Amino acid sequence: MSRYLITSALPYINGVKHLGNLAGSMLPADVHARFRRLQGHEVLFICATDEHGTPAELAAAEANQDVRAYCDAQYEIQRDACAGFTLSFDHFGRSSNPPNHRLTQHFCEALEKNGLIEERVTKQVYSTDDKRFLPDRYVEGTCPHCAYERARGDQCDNCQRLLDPTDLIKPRSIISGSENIEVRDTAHLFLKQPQMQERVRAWVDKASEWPALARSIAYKWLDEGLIERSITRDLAWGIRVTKDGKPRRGFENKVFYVWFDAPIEYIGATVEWSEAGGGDWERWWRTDKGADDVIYIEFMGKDNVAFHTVSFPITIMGSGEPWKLVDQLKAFNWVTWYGGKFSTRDKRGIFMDQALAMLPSDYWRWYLMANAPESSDAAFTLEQFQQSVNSDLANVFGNFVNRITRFAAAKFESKVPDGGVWGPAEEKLAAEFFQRLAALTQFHEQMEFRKAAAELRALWVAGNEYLQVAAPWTAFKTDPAAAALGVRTGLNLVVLFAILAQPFIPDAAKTVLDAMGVPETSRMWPLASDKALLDALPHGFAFTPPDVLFKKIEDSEVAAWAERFGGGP
Ligand code: B3M
Ligand code: ZN
Repeated sequence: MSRYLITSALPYINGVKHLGNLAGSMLPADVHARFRRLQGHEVLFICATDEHGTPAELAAAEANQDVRAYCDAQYEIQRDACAGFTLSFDHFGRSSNPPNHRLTQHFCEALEKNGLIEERVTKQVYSTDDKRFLPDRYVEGTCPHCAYERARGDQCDNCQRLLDPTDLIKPRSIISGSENIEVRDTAHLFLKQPQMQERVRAWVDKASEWPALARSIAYKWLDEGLIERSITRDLAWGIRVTKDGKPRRGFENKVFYVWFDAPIEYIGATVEWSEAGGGDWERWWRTDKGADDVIYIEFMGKDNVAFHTVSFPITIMGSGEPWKLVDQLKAFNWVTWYGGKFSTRDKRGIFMDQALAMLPSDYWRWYLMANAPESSDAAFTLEQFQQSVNSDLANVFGNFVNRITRFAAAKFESKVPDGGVWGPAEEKLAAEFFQRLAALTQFHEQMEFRKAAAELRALWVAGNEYLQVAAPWTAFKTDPAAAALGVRTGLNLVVLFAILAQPFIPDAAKTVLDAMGVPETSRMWPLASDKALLDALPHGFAFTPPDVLFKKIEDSEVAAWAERFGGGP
């Protein structure tokens, strides 16, 4: 038994996430959390909405709402969409909640005591027409690196380089469009990251369990050299800047930068969980309070890696306090919509709430994980989605379950039949089953989601092949004992397949296990590799055949969705 702390990157509050966002952090984190729970480990799975920064303010302005009211409403919408996808968070918090305010202010003060914070007068972009500073995304202009004309103040969407608003050529305000922009002096706090450079590098060097993508991104940042980073912004919405627990003078109109406070919300959300009666949060986060033996895994898209491997660890290490650092990190490439970008504005792609209105969440979960963007970007296409659902779920898994349970219901009074002796067909099945089970377990442990899904599918296929050979439907007349053995083995496979499918398709798995009368306590990940596993159901045990598990997706549906969501290349 180990203890796993699992966090998913926090979705921005500005609107429901699309399927690509889901597939790049929250969904795989959920699959892994479920897998580790099934193995009997103690798991704490934490997520939250990321509510600060310019994305929240801008989206609220667009919706004509006060930021807090906007965030309150969007939080509920996102929480419900996550519940619809059966994301099994132990807590889904909010970065705007009080624990994150306290912790963020605390970290900054601790960093300052350790000489890692410097207050400095800086030049910021100011709009004379809007009468305010324009941090980050409040300003757009031409990228100084690639000449892209719609680069945002914090980053260029074309060349991906991080920018400072003052870098932009021909800047203009996002609020008014005004180009009457000047550069004014204003004080900000800077985190002296270069002082931590060697400590972070030494820590990354030791992080042998990180996958290649995460390591290479961390080294890229370290090799380029860390810079002193401003961690405050001229904004109204966010976490106030303090000194010695009191409002910091000269910072009355400023808040912390969203990327400073957002990762701290992993801890904040755990405190929220604790305050809601969840348990002792320090056991998960303080190495002086037992978190030493926690295995901490973070899930995120590749654009978030630098913040998790360099910036957040600097906050944590720089505090000089015994906080838990990440142990393993799983980063994803992008899911694209037919090779392009998901976009609400251009009606391209499917968003979480829309998906749930179309089909049960398992359909999406399966496709997104079987095609997880692990080694490269992965295109979502409606045609492949249809193909994967119809073939893997409806034909290979669904038909297997329905066929054998119906036959057993009709011919063996809905009971697990007794009789028959194992022959070559069962031996062959067992050999393949245990080899694939070991591989499946290993892929889950290594967080190789595509490979795990392929292995699970291969197990289902092996079950179908076995039934093909055992053919209890023909044996029934000539050799009832052989038919009984085939049916019994088939029913045991139904249960095992459902148990092993739980991380990916929890609802369908539950339908099967409930119908088969498998108690909750018998739904754990199988450890044993002895043949008794394939004959575990008590002989004579009564069950109910489950209803059809998956309905096939029709061509006409694909055509209608393509029309609605913009299919095709
Ligand atoms: N909200 C960015 C994103 O959703 C950001 C992640 C924060 S994780 C602490 O891509
Ligand atoms: Zn650029």
